[in-house]
Amino acid sequence: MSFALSLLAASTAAVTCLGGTHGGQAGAADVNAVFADPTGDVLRAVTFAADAVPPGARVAVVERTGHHGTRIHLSLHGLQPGRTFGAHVHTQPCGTRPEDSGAHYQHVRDPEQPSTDPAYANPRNEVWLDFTTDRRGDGAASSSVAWHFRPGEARSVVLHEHATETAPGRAGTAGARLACVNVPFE
Ligand SMILES: [Cu+2]
Repeated sequence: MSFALSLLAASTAAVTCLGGTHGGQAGAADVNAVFADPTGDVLRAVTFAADAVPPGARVAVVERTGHHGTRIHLSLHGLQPGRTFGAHVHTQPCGTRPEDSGAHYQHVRDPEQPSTDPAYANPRNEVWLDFTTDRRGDGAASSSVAWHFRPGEARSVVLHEHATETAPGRAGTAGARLACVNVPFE
């Protein structure tokens, strides 16, 4: 199955599970996936750090779009308990290497990349979804932004080692990339 087709299948399955609760907001993404080692040929969600994001842990991403902008909800089940993770929307699909997911999606793109200037690397110009897991290893976050993704330019959500930094020269960084889930944002 091709990469694009597997994403389509994932989206369709999620819609079916929810029993058509989209409320007419066509085009927004719904993904439910299970993290796996980066070895299979169909990559939906990969983990590069089995201690923090064990294979078999689950992730869901819901995107809703409207006149006001875009709302993204991220939820996780079965991760390392009591840990804070950074999380962001990235520009490229997940791959077998952590760096495959590319840079952070930015509404107004910083001419200087990698972007660590707080004028661009901030939660109003990017999508930040940091969360802390509870005692069972579950966690969730949502973010609302006043804009829509450019089609095809936002492709994944990446989980990072620690909370996202905000200081000049470090803004948007959150340590190593621990895991990634493919999301076909619209
Ligand atoms: Cu990131």
